[in-house]
Amino acid sequence: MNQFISFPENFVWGAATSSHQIEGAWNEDGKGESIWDRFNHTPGKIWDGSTGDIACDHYHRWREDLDRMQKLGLKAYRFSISWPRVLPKGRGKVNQAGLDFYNRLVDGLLEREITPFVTLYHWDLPQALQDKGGWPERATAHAFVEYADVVSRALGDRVKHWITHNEPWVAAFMGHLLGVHAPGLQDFTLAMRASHHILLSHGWAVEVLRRNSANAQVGITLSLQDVTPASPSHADYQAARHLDAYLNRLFLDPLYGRGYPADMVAYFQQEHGGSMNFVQAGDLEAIAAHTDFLGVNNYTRQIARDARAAENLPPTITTENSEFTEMGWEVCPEGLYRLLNRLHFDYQPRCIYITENGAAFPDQLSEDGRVHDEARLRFIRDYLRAAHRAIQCGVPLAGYFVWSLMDNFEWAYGYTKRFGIIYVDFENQQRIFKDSALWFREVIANNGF
Ligand code: IFM
Repeated sequence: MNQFISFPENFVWGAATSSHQIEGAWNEDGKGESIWDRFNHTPGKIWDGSTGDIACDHYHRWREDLDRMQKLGLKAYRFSISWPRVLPKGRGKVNQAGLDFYNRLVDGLLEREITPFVTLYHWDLPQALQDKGGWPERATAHAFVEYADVVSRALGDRVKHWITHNEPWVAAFMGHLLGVHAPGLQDFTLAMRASHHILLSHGWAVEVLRRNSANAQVGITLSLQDVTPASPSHADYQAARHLDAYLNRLFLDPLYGRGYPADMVAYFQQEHGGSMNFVQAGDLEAIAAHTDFLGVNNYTRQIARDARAAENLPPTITTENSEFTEMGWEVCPEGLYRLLNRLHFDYQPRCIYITENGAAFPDQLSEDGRVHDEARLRFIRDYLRAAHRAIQCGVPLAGYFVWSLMDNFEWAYGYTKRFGIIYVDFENQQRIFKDSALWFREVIANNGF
């Protein structure tokens, strides 16, 4: 018989989005250009040739979107602020129309008893700051603090949950090393510099957010993954340690006061001829600023195999019954369970929120007008089971935000990957609750399943 899984009292049930992925209105009401506007207006960068110019048109449809959130019974909504909507040139003159949009959004959420979780940076850097060098430059960290000050002065009386950055690894490495995200650069040193300045700006902003927003909870969201060696061999173990340093410890260690991991620094210096000379006195103390929670974005896990041992073998192995999402990511709820326990025991964050979890599958609009997204429903259910097991082990998990509230602009994949629990028809902007949304509504109502 299936057992009822009950979550702790006051568990925060939410959904997440980000500005560039849903808002559209890319140049309306005084908004400045972002690096993602520039990137997706550059031919060849986005799979389907699309842009975020209209996206879900949420900038104009926010009221009806809030009504849908209310219908789902969401307790919280995680969204991000578009920096160039508020400060078109990145610093200096404030665009009041931009701030007013977020003022209305926050008020609309509170009227519907939905708690706003605000992310300050979800990758849409003002292009004007990129023109001056972007995140590889220390000045961008200073600009971020000014931006954090402007936003938290305006919203800090009502917003009490702040996330400084979303997934610094993605912003730094996919944008500055792999080149598949804006600003599309390919240089290891630039990626390391970007990574440091993002973390530094986080540390500096924590204090500003606390000052402007009394009794607020402040944290950062990381993309984190469980990493397993492909075999018990020493070589595969070393490969797993390296991948863990690159994806996880490069961010976790400095945030939790341990400085940069020595193995990652050695790799940067020896393999890339790099220098950590961008780290100045006091930076590591600033990065380790006390936070109230850690935001965890988790979708899959990694299996690491030593490249030399892997000759004639596939680069990654999978377990026998592995299922993959449309992103090619292995479905592995056990990986979330292991990750949460590891974070709890290795770093002891006061509190953890899963700020993103979900899956892209090729949804079909059925003849009955519904979207029967059985695979997504199972995905969320199984990951929630894993999260629940982690809570039983003592992990201080306080909430779960599904990615995403609705189908949206999936970065370099354009509109080809659907992550939403709400289906969006991008021809006419019609929204339809998928079966996963209807199921999630029940989970929220029952605080479990
Ligand atoms: O869509 C993204 C989101 O912006 C950041 N985390 C991962 C999601 C799925 O790729």
